[in-house]
Amino acid sequence: MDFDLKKQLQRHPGLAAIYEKAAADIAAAETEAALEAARVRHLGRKSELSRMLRAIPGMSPSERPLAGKLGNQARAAVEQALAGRRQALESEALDRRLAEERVDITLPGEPFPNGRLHLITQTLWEIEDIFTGLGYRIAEGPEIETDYYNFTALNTPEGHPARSLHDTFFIEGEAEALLRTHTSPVQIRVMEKEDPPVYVIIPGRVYRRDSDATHTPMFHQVEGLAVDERITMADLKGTLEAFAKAMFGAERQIRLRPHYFPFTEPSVEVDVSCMICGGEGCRSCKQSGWLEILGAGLVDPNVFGFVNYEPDEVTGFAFGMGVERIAMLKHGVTDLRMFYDNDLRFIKQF
Ligand code: 2NL
Repeated sequence: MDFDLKKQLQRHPGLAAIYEKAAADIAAAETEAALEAARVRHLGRKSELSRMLRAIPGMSPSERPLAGKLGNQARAAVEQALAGRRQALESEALDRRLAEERVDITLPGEPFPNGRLHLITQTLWEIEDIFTGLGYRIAEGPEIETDYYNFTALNTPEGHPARSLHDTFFIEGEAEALLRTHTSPVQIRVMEKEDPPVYVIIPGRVYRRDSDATHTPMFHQVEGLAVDERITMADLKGTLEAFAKAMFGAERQIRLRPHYFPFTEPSVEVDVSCMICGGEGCRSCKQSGWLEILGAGLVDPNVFGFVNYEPDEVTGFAFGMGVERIAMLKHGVTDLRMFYDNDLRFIKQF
C-alpha cells in the first residue's frame, strides 16, 4: 500500500477503515481458500466497499467526486493486496514442495541385481572360442529344415529310424518341412556355397522327439567340419585332443571307439579320460576311467557327391557334440532338466 493512497484516504475515514480491515484480513490469510474467502468478503457484491461504490451515484455533487476517486483507488489497492498475497502463498507452497520432494543425490543407489549368462550359453561360447582359436569360422542356419538337407544329403537312407515320426518333429501340412535333428544341414549349405578348404563349426538348437531324465525335445549341438586336401583320421584325433584338453584340462586324454553314423565312414565315438578320478575309475565314469563326449568320423564320399565336391581331390572330418552333455560333465550337473527349469538357485551357481 503506497504512502500516497494512505494519505489520501485520511480524507475519507469510512473508506480508510474499510481498506485497513481488508488489508489486515488478506495479510492474515494462510491458505488459498482463506484468501478466496477474504476476496469475497471485501470485494464481493455484498462487501462494504461494493455497497459504498454503488451508493456514489446518489451522493450529493459535492461528495461524489472525492468518494468516487478514493473508492476506486481503494478497490484497486485491495485487488493489488490480494494478488500480492496470492503470489506469496504460491511461492511458499512451491518452497514446501521442493523441500519435501528433495532427492539426495549423494545417497548410494539401490543395487541392481546382476544378470548372468546361462550355463549353456557360457559352454557354447567356450566351445566356439576353442575352435575359432584353431582357425574355424562359425556358421549358422535355419532351425526349420527340409527333409533333403536334414537327411537325404547326409546319406541317411529312406527307412532309417531317425527319419521316422517317432524320432523327428515334422510340420503338419508340409511334406518336406521338419525341425532339424542336428546342425549338419548347415554344413551342407556351407559346402553348396563355398569351395574347399572349409573349416567351420555350427552351434545351434536341434530337436528330437525324446523326453526323459537324459533327453529333452530341444537341445544344443555344436558340429564341426574340416574339408581340405589329404585330411586324415590323424587330423581328426589331434583336433579333438586339443579340444578336450582346452575344455576339460591339459591332463586329459582321449580315446576313439569304432561306431556307425550314416554320414561318416569310418565313424567313431570319442571319450575323454574322467575329470573326476583322472582315469582311475569312479562312480561318474562307471569305473571305466572314460566319459563319452562326442561322435565323429571322416565325411562319407556320398555326402561330397551331394554338394559337388570331388572325393578324389578332397577328404574331410566331421564331429558333433551335445552342449548340455559337455556342460554336465564339466560342472557335475546330474539332471539335464535343470537347464530348463529356470530355478535361479541352480542358474546362479555358474
Ligand atoms: C553326435 C555325432 C556327428 C557329424 C556329426 C557330419 C556332418 C556332415 C558330414 C558328415 Cl555335413 N558328418 N556330422 C559326423 C559325425 C558325428 O555327430 O553324437 N552328435 C551329438
